[in-house]
Amino acid sequence: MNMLSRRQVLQAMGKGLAIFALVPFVGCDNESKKAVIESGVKSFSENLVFDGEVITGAHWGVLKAKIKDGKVVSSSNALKNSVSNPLHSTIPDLIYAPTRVKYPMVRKSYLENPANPKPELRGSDEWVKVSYEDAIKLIAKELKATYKQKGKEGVFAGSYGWKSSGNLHNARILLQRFMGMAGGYVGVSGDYSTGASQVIMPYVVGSIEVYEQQTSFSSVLNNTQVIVIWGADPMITLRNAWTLNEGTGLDFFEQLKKSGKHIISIDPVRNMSCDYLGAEWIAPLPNTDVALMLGIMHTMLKTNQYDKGFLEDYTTGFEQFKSYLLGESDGIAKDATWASKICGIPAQKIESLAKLFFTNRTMLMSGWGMQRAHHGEQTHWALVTLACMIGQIGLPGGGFGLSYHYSNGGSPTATAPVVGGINLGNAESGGAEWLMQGSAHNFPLARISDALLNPGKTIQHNGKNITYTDIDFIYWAGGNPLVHHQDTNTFIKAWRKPRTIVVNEIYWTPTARLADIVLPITTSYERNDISMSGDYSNLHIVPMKQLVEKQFESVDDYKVFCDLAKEFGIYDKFSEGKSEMQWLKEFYDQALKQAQGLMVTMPDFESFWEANEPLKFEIPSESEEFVRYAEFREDPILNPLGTDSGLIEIYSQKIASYNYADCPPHPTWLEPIEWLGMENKPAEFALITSHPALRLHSQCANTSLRKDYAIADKEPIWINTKDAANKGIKTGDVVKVSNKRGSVLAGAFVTDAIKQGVVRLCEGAWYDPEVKGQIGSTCKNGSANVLTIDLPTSPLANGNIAHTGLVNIEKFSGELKDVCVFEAPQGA
Ligand SMILES: Nc1nc2c(c(=O)[nH]1)N[C@H]1C(S)=C(S)[C@@H](COP(=O)(O)OP(=O)(O)OC[C@H]3O[C@@H](n4cnc5c(=O)[nH]c(N)nc54)[C@H](O)[C@@H]3O)O[C@H]1N2
Ligand SMILES: Nc1nc2c(c(=O)[nH]1)N[C@H]1C(S)=C(S)[C@@H](COP(=O)(O)OP(=O)(O)OC[C@H]3O[C@@H](n4cnc5c(=O)[nH]c(N)nc54)[C@H](O)[C@@H]3O)O[C@H]1N2
Ligand SMILES: [Mo]
Repeated sequence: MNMLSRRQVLQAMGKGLAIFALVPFVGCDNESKKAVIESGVKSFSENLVFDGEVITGAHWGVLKAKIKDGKVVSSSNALKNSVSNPLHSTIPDLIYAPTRVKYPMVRKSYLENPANPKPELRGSDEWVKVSYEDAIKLIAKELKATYKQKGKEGVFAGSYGWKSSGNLHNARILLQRFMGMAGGYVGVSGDYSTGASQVIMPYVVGSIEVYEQQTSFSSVLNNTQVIVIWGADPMITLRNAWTLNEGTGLDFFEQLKKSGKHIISIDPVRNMSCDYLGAEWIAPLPNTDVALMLGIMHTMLKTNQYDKGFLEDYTTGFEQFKSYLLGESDGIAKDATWASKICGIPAQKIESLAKLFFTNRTMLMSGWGMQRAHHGEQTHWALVTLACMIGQIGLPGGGFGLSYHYSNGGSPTATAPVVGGINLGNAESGGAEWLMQGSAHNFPLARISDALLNPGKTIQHNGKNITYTDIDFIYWAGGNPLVHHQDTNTFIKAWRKPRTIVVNEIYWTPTARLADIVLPITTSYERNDISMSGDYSNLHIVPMKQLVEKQFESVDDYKVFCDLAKEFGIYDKFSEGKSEMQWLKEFYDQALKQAQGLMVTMPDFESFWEANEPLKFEIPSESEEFVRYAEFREDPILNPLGTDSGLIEIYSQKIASYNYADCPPHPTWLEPIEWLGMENKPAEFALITSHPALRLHSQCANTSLRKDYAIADKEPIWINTKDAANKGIKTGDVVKVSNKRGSVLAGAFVTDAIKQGVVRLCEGAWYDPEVKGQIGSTCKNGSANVLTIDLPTSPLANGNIAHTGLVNIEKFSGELKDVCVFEAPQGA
């Protein structure tokens, strides 16, 4: 693990990058295996606490659960933070949810005839309860049949999603470990979060950038004068992290608020952070930030207020970009007046921003929503170019940051060893085979509907071609694609193509409801695990202890794949003969080994586990002062970037060589497929589908927090006061939101905190169609993706464009049917 940073390994583990071959696999040889087995790990306390407090964790925090008479009665933050996080309270609701999948279930038509299972009945068919043993046998039999008929190219296990943050019970990795050893699978590349940015940034700055440590909080607090929160809502998104959230990001923004610094929020929505921080609100039309940035840059050029020295020493390609900016290449000067017409911000304001940014130490903190848009590659490329013209990249508190709003980027990195985690296996154990052979068919994950619907089709991707295979078997564990993917109705059509769909789920999510075989999975509170807090800070190692008995007939993902491995004769390879606690001890001991080299003292595993406390690490002063790109700035020859030129590329020869019309070789304003400024608009309002304040995507939708935000028992939609008045809509009304892709019902929230012409419906509401299983049926609960567009950002990144799209909105006058997606389906 020490060959790569912990963050890189976590990313690879979580987000499917193909780096596991570089990670030495500890403990797979027989000697160490025997040693672990003989070390008596079984003797640790695996007994459950009947009355008391127990430490565990989730994406939303390091948590402490109060247990009474063997039941969890409440949960709260186990750390000390200055800002509270409502998600901390959800544990009891999540364990005892009425939507739990209680037993293994098979769709009736599938059980009757798996060879011809009537996929069109997914979502409307009856469910039949089967024994766990029969379910495992059925999955194994049908997986073998698919391997025989279609080969590994017929099996999809990309399985994207925000499964538990535990390092052992990592549903997606367990699935892929099993599938890799069983016969291979088609996987995916990229993620939904940063689909565009993570592909273009390596061309621009030589790293994926979006998951890199940021210039430290204290560097910002001590040096920055102007903070620009550009398309981000950190007070919401910092409630979660990829590992366990240590809450330091919210603490930082609290300090920023108290600092009295000039904070600007550029967002079509006056979002929670803008209000909380008392920031100045600047509201562009959605998807027009590149035009706004060009207007600012043109002003800087014209007023001669830009850093020529920085451009000369640290960048390449400014000349080509400059000729575009001035309109020499296309006859259109990208001046403030031009930009104003596109983005809707007065030209004077644009000009004043240019001066403000250049004459102050400025940090541009960008979120990711605006790159989840058509031509989303351009947004961060333009932002980096703007930061280059300002010239403060690599200076304390200056430059840009693409992760201040996510997983506590900027929280200084502690001197901490890295806890191990379950991986895909190594070449010897057969796990690498899929990677060497199957990965040729991996596709960018947001192309899933396209891939399922068009086997044999070839698409362009990042300078290469990819040909889709004929997928006939899908296994999903730890994600909710029916809710997370764009254009639900097209997705359901695509989802009907494969013969078999297996889902491991805790709850009857919309995805589980549209599967053939559903296995009941434990919450992370019903098993033991281990993780660290802080994706960037490495602040704690945390025992994620089992709080209560496994509910109903639920089983761990680990057990499911162990049992499937037995059916394939690969159990020893898959499990290495290890129990849950043996794995945890092994992961911990990997950290213990590194601790010596780092001069860090750690207790042995037994003491750590018994202590029932997060183990905290010290932060060295270098981390407190960390400045991203400081070394590059100090000496760009000795410390070049990973780009072809070693410099920041404002023009990319490589991208030029791909000849993609939708991704030109320098930052460029391109009209999105649907936006407010277009001619012949297909609908009236721009839809923004932000991440929700009181959920993690679709997670926690089935908790009592829902009553704090639901309006008329539906997902709230924000609509501007004037727009609402024009439509005769009041707060509390049920509205129908629709376009040519579909329609949903939502609860109106009328407000001045959103730009006119824009509406906001957060992603993650559970899809609940009026007519079950029917394509095109109206969603009664307001799932945003029924309305979004399923097109790629461009052939470069093929990211999703969830924040691009137009909708109509009207007061609903039909007959209202109850939302019923929060009850288990009939017979289950
Ligand atoms: N319109 C629109 N759509 C979007 C976005 C947007 O901005 N707008 N954002 C996109 C982004 S950035 C993302 S990351 C995706 C998120 O998409 P997902 O990650 O798919 O969303 P979650 O709701 O977190 O789904 C995780 C699922 O895993 C299940 N789960 C949790 N723990 C376990 C476990 O231990 N085992 C098993 N088997 N299951 C478990 C949960 O019950 C839940 O159903 O959504 C994307 N979709
Ligand atoms: N509470 C909570 N926290 C989360 C998550 C969650 O679901 N809930 N999800 C986690 C995940 S997986 C991710 S990827 C991150 C997501 O982090 P982000 O991608 O940054 O979050 P979004 O809400 O999609 O977008 C942030 C802001 O961008 C604005 N925006 C949208 N379109 C535009 C535009 O065209 N221009 C400008 N200037 N602004 C625009 C939105 O109004 C919103 O306020 O959050 C993480 N944290
Ligand atoms: Mo994400």
